[in-house]
Amino acid sequence: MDELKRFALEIRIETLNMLSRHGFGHVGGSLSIADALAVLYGKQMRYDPKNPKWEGRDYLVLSKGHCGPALYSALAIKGFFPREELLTINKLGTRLPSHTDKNLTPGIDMTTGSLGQGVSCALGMALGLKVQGKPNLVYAIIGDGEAQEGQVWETMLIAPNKGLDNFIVLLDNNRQQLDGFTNDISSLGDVCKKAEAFGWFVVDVDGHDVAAIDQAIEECKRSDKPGFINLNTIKGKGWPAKEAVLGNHALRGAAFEGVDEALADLRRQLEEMQ
Ligand SMILES: Cc1ncc(C[n+]2csc(CCOP(=O)(O)OP(=O)(O)O)c2C)c(N)n1
Ligand SMILES: [Mg+2]
Repeated sequence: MDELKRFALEIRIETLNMLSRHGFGHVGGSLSIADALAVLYGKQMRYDPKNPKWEGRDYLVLSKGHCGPALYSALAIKGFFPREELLTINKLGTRLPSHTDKNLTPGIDMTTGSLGQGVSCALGMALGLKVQGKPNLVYAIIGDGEAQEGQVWETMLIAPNKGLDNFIVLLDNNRQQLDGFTNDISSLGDVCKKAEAFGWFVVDVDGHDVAAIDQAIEECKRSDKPGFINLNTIKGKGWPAKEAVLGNHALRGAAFEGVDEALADLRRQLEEMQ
C-alpha cells in the first residue's frame, strides 16, 4: 500500500506543478481523485502503456472530464507518454487539453467534459463488452455536482437492469461543485441508499484511504451487480490551504499563491516515504 500512497503523492505533485506553472486549472477536483487513480493505475486496472489500445485492457472514463490533469499525471507516471509533456497542459497544439479527449491523448478512452455524458458512454461501453462476452471491466469516475445531471440517473437505472457486473462507478463525493457546497445547491441525500435501491452493489469508503479503495474495488469485482463506490473525499486534498474551502474549484493566476510551499511539503512527504 505504501507504493500506492507514493503514487498518489506523485499524482498530486505533478498536477499542482503543471497547473500552477500554466496559471490556470481545476485544482480542487483533480486533487480529490488522486488516491482513487493511484489504486486504479497502481493496482487494479489491466493496461499496457506501450500499447494503449490493447484489446485486453480495462477502461476508465473520467466523466468529470475537467479533472484531466490528475489522470494525465497518473498516465505519465505509468509511462503512457513522457512526464515532461505534462507541462504542455492546455497549450496550443498540446495532446493534453484541460478536459480529456480520446482522440488526442494515449490512454484516454473517452472524450468528456460535458458532465453526465461520460458515465452514459461508459455504460454503453460496458454493455457492448458484455454483449460480446469480453472480460474487460469499465470504470467511470463521476462528481457529486455532476450527479445532478439526469443522464447519471439513467445510467443508475439501466446498468443493474442489464446485469452489468463489468461496470464500476466511483463517485468522487467531495461535497463541493463549481459554485458552492453540493448540499446547499441540490443535495444528493443518502446516495448510497439510492444506489442500493437502484440495484447496485454499494461500498462507502474514505476516498483518501488507498487500502479501503482497493478493498472496495475487490468487493465490486466479486459482486454479480454493477459496483458503486462512494468515495468520501475532500476537494483540494493535499494542499491544506485549499481543502474544502469555497473557491477551490478552478484557480487562476494569483490564486496559486502558496503553491510552492504546498509542493515542497508534498515532495517532503514523498521523500519520507522512499
Ligand atoms: C453539462 C455541464 N454543465 C456545466 C459544466 C461546467 N462545470 C464544470 S465542472 C462543474 C462542477 C462539477 O462539480 P463536481 O461534479 O462535484 O466536480 P468536482 O467537485 O469533482 O470538481 C461544472 C458545473 C459542464 N462541464 N458540463
Ligand atoms: Mg464535487
